Amino acid sequence: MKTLIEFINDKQADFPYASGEFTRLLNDIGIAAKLVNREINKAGLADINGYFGTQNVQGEDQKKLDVFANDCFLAAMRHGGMVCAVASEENDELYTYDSAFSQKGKYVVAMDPLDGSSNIEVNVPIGTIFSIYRRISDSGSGTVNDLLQQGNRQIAAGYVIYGSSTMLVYSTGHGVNGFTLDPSVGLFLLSHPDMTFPEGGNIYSINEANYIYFHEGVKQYIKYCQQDDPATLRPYTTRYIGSLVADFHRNLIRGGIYIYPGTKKNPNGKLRLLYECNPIAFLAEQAGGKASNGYIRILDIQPTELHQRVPLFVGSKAMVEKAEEMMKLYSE
Ligand code: AHM
Ligand code: MG
Repeated sequence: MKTLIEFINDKQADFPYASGEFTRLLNDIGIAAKLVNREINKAGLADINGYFGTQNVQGEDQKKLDVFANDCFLAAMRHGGMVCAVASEENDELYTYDSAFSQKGKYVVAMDPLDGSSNIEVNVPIGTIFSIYRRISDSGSGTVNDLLQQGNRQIAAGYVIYGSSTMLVYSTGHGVNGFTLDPSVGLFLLSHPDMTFPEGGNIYSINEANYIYFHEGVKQYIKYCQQDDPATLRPYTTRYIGSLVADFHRNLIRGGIYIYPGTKKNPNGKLRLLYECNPIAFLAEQAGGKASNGYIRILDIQPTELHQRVPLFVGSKAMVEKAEEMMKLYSE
């Protein structure tokens, strides 16, 4: 079986003038993922569960593993020197590297180092999400503007899912490939080449407890999912883990839609554009799916701030289009 490193190297051979820096960056991300995976596997045992005693910029309590994962990915990218700045869910401000080596780095990264962290204590899958751009600034410390690029300018994106097995799934804009970690040898092996959404799907994933706060279009879409019509596989089935990576990953393999809509209380929903919605949207499109905020393509939204939130509708193309149709039909 092909390892992640072999696969990345083979791809680089397709670009004879490439310097290998981007390859090195992906490799660094893979190494950090293995370290985080090791800690997560010990989570029930060591003194690693629980809160760190601080809050992130969103006012959410940081868990020890959130902080560990953030430190791990930041350190791996510092060591590699290919990245000049990082926007992370766990850092209020843009994180910039001060070494001359990193300041020459061509890339910037947006990441959620540990997504779905409310699921850590209960042994439910969690993930890491990352998004890579070429910097816009010439040199020196990266700037916020380097990160405020539309998602359609991502040169790569991916996630790591720490589930029943640990997988790294990524795309450089030429399809989506998934690698499963073989823990006995510590290598990611190509297990899911060319991942694509199945034609049809019958799973919908949404936190329905917020129903009363939803836009009428979302309510009508949920009703549509629950109607009896065997020809269109309805009524669909609900699956909601509460970890975006895990919900997306399952829907990618089985066919489905994930929605985190805006609500009356939070019109922009919960999920962050830079390090949750954009990378997931990039992967969705690369896998033949679709991602929108209910009206327009996620990847075409111009970001204005690092921790900006947007509603997310992502998954099998036909399902997202149906949900968009309802949003238009019942516009408020
Ligand atoms: P987090 O980054 O603080 O973990 O929050 C993001 C997570 C997503 O993974 C998940 O889909 C969503 O929040 C669940 O939110 P809710 O509990 O409101 O349904
Ligand atoms: Mg998150």
